[in-house]
Amino acid sequence: MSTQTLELDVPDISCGGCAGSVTKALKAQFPDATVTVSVADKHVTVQTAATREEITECLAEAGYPVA
Ligand SMILES: [Cu+2]
Repeated sequence: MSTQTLELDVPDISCGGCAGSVTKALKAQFPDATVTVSVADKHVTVQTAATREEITECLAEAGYPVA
């Protein structure tokens, strides 16, 4: 299984708390993922073996839908 880098715009990220929630939600479901959140850019970068669909669904369930 190969790792890919996903670039995701998440408009509902507005502060460090959101960044923490997003990171926690992704790491809970995908422990091997490397998650980088930019609050200023409302952008999430995820290095993961999971698919974009899986990551997008996880973020939506956490309350942070991908644009
Ligand atoms: Cu916030």
